[in-house]
Amino acid sequence: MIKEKMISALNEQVNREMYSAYLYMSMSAHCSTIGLKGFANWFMVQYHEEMLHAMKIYEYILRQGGEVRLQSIKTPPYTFESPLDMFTKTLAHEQYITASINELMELAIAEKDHATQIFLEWYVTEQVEEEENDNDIIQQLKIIKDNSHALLMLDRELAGRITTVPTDFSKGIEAAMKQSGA
Ligand code: OFO
Repeated sequence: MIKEKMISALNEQVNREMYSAYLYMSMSAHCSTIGLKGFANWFMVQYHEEMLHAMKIYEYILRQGGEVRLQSIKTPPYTFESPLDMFTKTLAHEQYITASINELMELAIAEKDHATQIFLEWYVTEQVEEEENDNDIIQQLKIIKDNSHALLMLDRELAGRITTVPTDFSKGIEAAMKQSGA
């Protein structure tokens, strides 16, 4: 049986993941405004990923007989200096999320909550990929510097990113993941 302490910590994580979605939605809007539609696409795909992260925890809480307690989502920034600024902030945010996942895992271990440990393993793996993706793009942006031609080429590449996670959660996350093959 899952303990209240764990349910409460998982609810906080739902809020962090929802904020992540909100942050990347804001970055996507900013990219559209400055004419970088490929970057806008990349961040909107990331928005969908974050909604999945939040909804997986939401469903896990319910499956464990816990109460989902949604909290207000803080306002994300909406102006940024440059694509490099956005990805530097994205990486810093993901490192913060990784630390929060690690804290959840430590709590699950301390509480001898094996089910939650197994559940959280997916997030531990996911965070490695998230940080790697951001690091790769940061390196490319550092090479590009002020070369607008190269920046537009990267924008074209990022336009090709597609959403591979489910976006309709009405039948539950597990069903949606099976259906989308995610
Ligand atoms: Fe970007 O991994 Fe969730 O927040």
